[in-house]
Amino acid sequence: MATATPSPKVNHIGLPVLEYRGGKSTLCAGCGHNAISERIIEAMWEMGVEPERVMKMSGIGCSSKSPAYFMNRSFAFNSVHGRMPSVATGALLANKTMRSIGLSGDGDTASIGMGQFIHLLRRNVPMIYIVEDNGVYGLTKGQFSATADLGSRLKTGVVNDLPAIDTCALAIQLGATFVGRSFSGDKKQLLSMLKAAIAHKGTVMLDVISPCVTFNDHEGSTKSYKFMQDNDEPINEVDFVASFDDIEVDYDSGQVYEVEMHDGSNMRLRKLLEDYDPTDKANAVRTLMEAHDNDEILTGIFYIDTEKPTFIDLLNVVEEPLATLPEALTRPPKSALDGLMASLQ
Ligand SMILES: Cc1ncc(C[n+]2csc(CCOP(=O)(O)OP(=O)(O)O)c2C)c(N)n1
Ligand code: SF4
Ligand SMILES: [Mg+2]
Repeated sequence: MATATPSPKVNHIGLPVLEYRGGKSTLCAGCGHNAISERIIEAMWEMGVEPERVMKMSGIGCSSKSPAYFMNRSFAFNSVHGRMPSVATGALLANKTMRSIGLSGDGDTASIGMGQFIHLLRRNVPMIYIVEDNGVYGLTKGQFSATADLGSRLKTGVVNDLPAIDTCALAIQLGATFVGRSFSGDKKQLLSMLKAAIAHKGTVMLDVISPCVTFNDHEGSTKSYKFMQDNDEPINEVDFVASFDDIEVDYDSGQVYEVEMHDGSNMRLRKLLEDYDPTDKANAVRTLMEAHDNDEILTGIFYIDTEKPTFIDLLNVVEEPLATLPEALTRPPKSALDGLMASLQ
């Protein structure tokens, strides 16, 4: 007698994880970017985000191809190299009911896209912006990017003689309201950070060290699996309890920084670095600068501000998305135009 196939586990909006999957990856096997796509699928599924309410934005690079590998049911826009922030800002202004997740690379963000990136941060555009950081331009065969550490070496032996840009320190200073760093190989930390990111309202900037196995995973690289396994120093442990979960967690409050998220979820940052306060902006930047000087790669949530208004709040945009406003409400009536003309006579 045939046995019935068990029905797949569903999330709180009734969807199985399969509905959050994307196309088959064409990236190299073992590329860190693939692991990040997997965590995005899990986080979006566990948080019960409606796929059709998501827009996946990207620029150009192996990292920017990633949106093709998760959430097939969502919308996507693969923009020009380094120009994703302006396209994402425009799309969100046109439809503020959508959620936006941007996938970028260290080249896409910190080299050609820097001008756009800093204005996204400054505006606190409500989106999750991920830098899949491998220290090289993977797609164009492994040249150093602007996040490559001073003194690190390419496979060919070429040494990087320029200092790295720390996208996290920059993001904190310029106005992003949720800033952290993780490692594609740390499943638990990255998943918790992504779930908390989904619950945040404002710019989330996550720098995820994501080794390029083809061009930057050798000795002498500071973005390799081995280097990260040996040098990753988490400053806090992220415990995330979603608003729809009914979980009581016992903890020693002296050791935990508790953050009430916009959607009613709760994020608890278990302190690993003594007395680290993630709401102290100046200290967050200083901590990152000092870590650089000591060749430490800090991970965790460095900074959070749940109060600052987003760009959409500031613009006082009408309730109904501009994209779906009927023509009668977008075009001034003839009487308004007549009045304007009369005022100019
Ligand atoms: C305007 C423009 N300039 C240069 C390029 C060439 N180009 C394509 S991808 C890339 C860098 C990609 O590096 P990164 O953003 O770090 O992504 P990765 O491939 O490492 O994931 C460059 C320079 C381009 N496509 N368009
Ligand atoms: S070249 Fe590097 S970044 Fe690109 S897919 Fe391969 S491993 Fe990933
Ligand atoms: Mg890169």
